Amino acid sequence: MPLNEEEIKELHKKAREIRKGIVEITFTAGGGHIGGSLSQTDVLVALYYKYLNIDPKRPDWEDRDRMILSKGHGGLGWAVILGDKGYFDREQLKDFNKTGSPFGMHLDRLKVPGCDASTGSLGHGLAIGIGLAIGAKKMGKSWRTYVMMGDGELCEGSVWEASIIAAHHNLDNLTALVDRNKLMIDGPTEDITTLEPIDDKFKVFGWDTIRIDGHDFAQIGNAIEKAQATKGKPTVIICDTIKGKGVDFMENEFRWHYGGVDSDLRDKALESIDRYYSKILV
Ligand SMILES: Cc1ncc(C[n+]2csc(CCOP(=O)(O)OP(=O)(O)O)c2C)c(N)n1
Repeated sequence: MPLNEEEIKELHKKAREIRKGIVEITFTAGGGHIGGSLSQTDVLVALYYKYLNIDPKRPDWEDRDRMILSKGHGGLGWAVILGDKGYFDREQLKDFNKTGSPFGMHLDRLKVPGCDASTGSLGHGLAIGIGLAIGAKKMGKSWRTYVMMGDGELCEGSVWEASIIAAHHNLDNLTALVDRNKLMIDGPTEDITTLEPIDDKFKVFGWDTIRIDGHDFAQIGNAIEKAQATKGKPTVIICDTIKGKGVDFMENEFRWHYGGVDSDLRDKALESIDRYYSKILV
């Protein structure tokens, strides 16, 4: 069922909170991968607050949906969501990436409840997700596996090897999501290695493909529901997003792939987020 207006409003409110949390941790941690954490936020918020079948009180529940953040450097943004969902005490995030904290810049599945796979070295999450999806089929389990990748990550050959395998095994219980913010660590993806047409590439590899605005909850919801209903093949949802989304001076600036904010810049970033949502949440 398509998301209704009220649900969309609630998701926007949650995304505002998460974006502010990302800014706060970037401040307290002394820096972080803020640009890509902000671009991935709306898609992850839709998954965590609407679609994933999970129980934060039982992170090891066998029948839970699996979620892998293959773009592991987005761990800062992911941790804010996991903390908000109640996987752990979110006060712990004040020590994010500090010595002794369970939270490194890339989340570790042995230290962070809710993290199904340790990532950070790009290009591996899809293959891990395929293993989980094949495992579910073999065991007759109905849980689904979701894997979010960065677009720069698609430069890794292992992504395409994995894509062939996913289609070969008809993994309709696997959904890949690409955070298509068009920037990677040091510039626009298309200047570094041409990726487009991404949809056609996955299609010829045997996937069902959907392309959406990754900041539009109605489109995100429809795409996830279509992927859930598709039989016989895996689905990839290519989510067109904006790196730094919500903080005007960070948007579309690859220099904000990783950065720090002092208290002045933090306040400016928080004000910008409020301005952004004042237009959406009228
Ligand atoms: C195998 C590997 N090579 C290089 C890196 C360093 N690295 C970290 S983030 C990044 C850019 C990733 O770009 P993208 O996937 O588009 O991420 P996003 O823009 O969503 O943050 C790179 C090259 C890495 N983490 N792993």
